Amino acid sequence: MNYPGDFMSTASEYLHRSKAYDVYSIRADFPILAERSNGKPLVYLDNAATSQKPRAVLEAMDWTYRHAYANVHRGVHTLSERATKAYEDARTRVQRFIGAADPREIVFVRGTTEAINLVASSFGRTNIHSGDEILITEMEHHSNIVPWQLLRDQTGAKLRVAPINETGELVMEEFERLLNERTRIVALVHVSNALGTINPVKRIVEMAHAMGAKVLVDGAQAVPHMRVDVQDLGCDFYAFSSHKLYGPSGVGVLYGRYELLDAMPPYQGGGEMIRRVTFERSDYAKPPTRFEAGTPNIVGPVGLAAAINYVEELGLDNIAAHEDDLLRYATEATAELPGMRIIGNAARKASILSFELEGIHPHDIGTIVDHEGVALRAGHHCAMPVMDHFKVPATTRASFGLYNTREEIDAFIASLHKVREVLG
Ligand code: 7TS
Repeated sequence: MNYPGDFMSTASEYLHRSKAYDVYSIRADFPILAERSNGKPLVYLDNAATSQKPRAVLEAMDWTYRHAYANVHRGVHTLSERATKAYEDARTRVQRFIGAADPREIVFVRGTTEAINLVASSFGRTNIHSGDEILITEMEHHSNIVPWQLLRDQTGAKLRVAPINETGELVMEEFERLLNERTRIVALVHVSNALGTINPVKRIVEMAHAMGAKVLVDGAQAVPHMRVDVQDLGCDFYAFSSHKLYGPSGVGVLYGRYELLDAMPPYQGGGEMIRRVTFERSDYAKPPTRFEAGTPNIVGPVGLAAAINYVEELGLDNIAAHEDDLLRYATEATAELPGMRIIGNAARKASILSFELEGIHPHDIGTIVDHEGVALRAGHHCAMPVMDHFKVPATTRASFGLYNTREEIDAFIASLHKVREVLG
């Protein structure tokens, strides 16, 4: 029997394929893509919300539950050792994936939301005080707004917001103007989920560091689409979720530079995050354990590691090129639709197409295309300030993943024609 750690490499043996990016054989790796929806072939274009799972992920998790499941870091028995090895190997896998210097810089959390809350709460409470400033941008997801508002309300710090322009790009001059020696942290999204905009994170980190501010990057939408190297970016914290990266839901990653994590107090108290507890006091464990109180998602990280193996075998650059092609194709095709307005036209954009069809509510679009088997997201995408900026209540969003095809975009466009037919 393989140990689960070894299974990481055997999982990738499911991926026999030629070097060329063969989207049709890739699709065969995702069982759910064979489903039908309302009697039509499923066209899944809601990847920014969450992406589907390849067999390698499903099987890695199934294998672990069958052969290596026990609580981690506790038992001396063989199963617990196996489970702990799988969990810790997954941490190392994540470390290498994002180019972190040390596996102890990888904290397993529930997802991007928890990662940001952890930093706002733990780093925030110790380093951000009344009169200090927190700088975010107008294109943030609610999960990178609300935790900072909570901190602002607790500390009396000021929350400042760098604006975006009409193409959906950050206005760099304004960002620079708002950044000052009172700024303690800059928290910004790498790729906007509502607009697709890719932010110049490396430049922003340099500017922020020059002012003595730390930088947290919300990488939820970036990690599935492009190669990310946290040391190259130079950021202090980087957050992402497994479920958008073709891995399981319920697990995500907070990367933090070790010396910062080591100086931070616990986020939650409980089992495993301590060295010694008496009723008078507790001594805390070193990171990352200090931030993983209680029984963690034991099998989630194993699935995430299998997902990382999967995307790395395909090649992040190949995935990015494929998705860029889909975005270009879809942008050109939708331009011909009457009343079409694309929201978010940044020069550097990931595979997200947010739009408005004049006179038709996004929820009606979403419902009608669903009858054609097409899954889109309609709503404010948890980025209400972006909706306010563009003066729309909501948008319809198509988001493309590594397994989508040009034929699916044709089906999506045909379904939009249907919307016009039905609603005029
Ligand atoms: N940040 C960004 C940029 C996101 O797109 C999302 C989720 C989050 C944070 C929160 O991630 P979670 O895994 O903790 O929920 N975005 C979306 C979306 O666009 N549609 O559904 C969820």
